[in-house]
Amino acid sequence: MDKRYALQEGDALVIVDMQNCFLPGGTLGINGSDRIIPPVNRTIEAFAKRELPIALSRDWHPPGHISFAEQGGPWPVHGVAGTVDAAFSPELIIPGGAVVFSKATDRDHEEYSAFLAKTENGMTLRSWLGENAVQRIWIGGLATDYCVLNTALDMLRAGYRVMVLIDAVFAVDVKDGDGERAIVEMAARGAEMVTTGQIEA
Ligand code: VGL
Ligand code: ZN
Repeated sequence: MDKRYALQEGDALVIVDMQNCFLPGGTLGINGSDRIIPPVNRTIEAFAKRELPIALSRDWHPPGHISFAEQGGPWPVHGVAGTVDAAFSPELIIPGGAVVFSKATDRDHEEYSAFLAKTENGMTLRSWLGENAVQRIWIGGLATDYCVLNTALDMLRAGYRVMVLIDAVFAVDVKDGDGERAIVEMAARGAEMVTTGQIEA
């Protein structure tokens, strides 16, 4: 029997970049990534039911962002702020209390980690975690080998306990095995690998 986890005070959920651009049909659409939507939604509902803090990050690029191929970057144009492509998936359940953090908003900087992503009012995810007295962060979303990886590593460096929801993340896998290597790296740095089904309903 897998260990079960009861959610409690000090837990927060961080869902990374569940945007149209990274889902099938998007500008950087990852084949199969939509399979994480149901486990992500179930986990959001479990946190919302207990009134535990929920953060959603989004890749929120200006036109001409440095990461775009047209600027010599590695990615097609994607996640341009305000476009439908950058919007959260219409299938994602977004509770009223969820807080949205935008990242990679500066044309000349790439920002895979959501740790310093900001709300419209300029609050960072880092400060929000502190203000909510968070101790244990449950993380899911896209993509395992980029934004989930870099966000989790920053959280681990900051001393948080990080629980990676392995059935609620999905990799780009530009190179075969990138996603697996990202999981190994997060685990090596102290992240715990759990499935959403291990959370007590
Ligand atoms: C991401 C590639 C480019 C991500 C963002 O959210 O993982 N990946 N921009
Ligand atoms: Zn991006």
